[in-house]
Amino acid sequence: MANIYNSRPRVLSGIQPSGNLTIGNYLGALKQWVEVQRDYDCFYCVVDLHAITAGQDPVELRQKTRESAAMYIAAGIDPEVSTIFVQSHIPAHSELAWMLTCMAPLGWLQRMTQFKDKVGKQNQESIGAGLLNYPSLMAADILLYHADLVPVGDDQNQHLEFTRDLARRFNHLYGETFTLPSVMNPQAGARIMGLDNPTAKMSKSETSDNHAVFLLDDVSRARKKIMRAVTDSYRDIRFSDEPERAGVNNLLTIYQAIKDESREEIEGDFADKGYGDLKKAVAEAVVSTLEPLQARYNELMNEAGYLDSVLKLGREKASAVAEPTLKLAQDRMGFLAPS
Ligand code: ATP
Ligand code: LTN
Repeated sequence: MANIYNSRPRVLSGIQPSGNLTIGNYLGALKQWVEVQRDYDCFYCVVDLHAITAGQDPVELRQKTRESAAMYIAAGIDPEVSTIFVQSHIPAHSELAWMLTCMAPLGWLQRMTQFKDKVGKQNQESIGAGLLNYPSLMAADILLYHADLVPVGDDQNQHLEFTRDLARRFNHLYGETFTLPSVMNPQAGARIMGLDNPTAKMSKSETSDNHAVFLLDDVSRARKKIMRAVTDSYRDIRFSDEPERAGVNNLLTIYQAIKDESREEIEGDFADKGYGDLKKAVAEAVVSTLEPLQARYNELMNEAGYLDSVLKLGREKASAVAEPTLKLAQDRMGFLAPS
């Protein structure tokens, strides 16, 4: 599957350092990142330039950027195997994003569901234009590395389609330049829903108390949140697309994503059980994921200098790939090379 630019098939993905990571981020993205890292040449980015599209506190952004990188490692990304880097450390992301923004039809950008959802919550007059151009920056992230695969939750599938369309457009106008990436969603856990409202995607920026389990939640708090999750008045435990069963379906999905078991096996295990048993089992599965991750995270945050050295190396490795791609795209678009 290797493309013409890379000797090994390549993976790229990123998470915004816009809050505390949730089990949705873990099951939809991070867990897959870990699983593919030995089979592909992987680049994992902390997308801080994306995080400012929603507004940020400078002190907090810097802190969350380090914390996110530490969380990638704590979740199992091995910096000796994969490249971990900060998006804003590689100026090529901003440069290519501008070039792509100028080619991205406004109609495509305005049709993005994430844009419509985020704008819907705010006053149109005051929102930043970065929210509209967000997908062009994401396309730049992916295309700079000639990524073959992009492991994400399914809320990002439309952005991946946009990236492919834009790459196709560029290649058509200026000659074969970019590799068309494919989306990679996990089999289970591509969309974890809020525990308090199973019709809305679990999100790190949603602030209601019982919405999300955060990866750094104290385990007793995580347990409580799951025990309080919204369910329904049925009794049987089975996977279902019916809206009124969304809460139980979500708990089963979390369980399935962690345990890597089939739906049939899981339904069999819970055949004679009640919702209380299901919640306890999900809580134990979640806690068994959080405990080792938190222990490693705390070690990393106390290991002075280690994280900085990982990000420095990541920056070098990412730059070595991104710079030549940027140069090629600039040349194709007609920019005069500096002498
Ligand atoms: P925000 O609330 O700040 O917009 P978010 O929680 O939606 O953030 P992102 O940074 O947008 O998180 O997403 C990072 C990765 O996590 C993406 O691959 C995204 O698809 C995935 N992801 C986010 N939330 C979920 C979820 N509830 N279920 C599955 N995957 C998710
Ligand atoms: N838009 C993504 C984050 C993101 C990303 C990327 C994901 C930015 N650049 C490149 C994959 C590849 C989101 O999850 N909100």
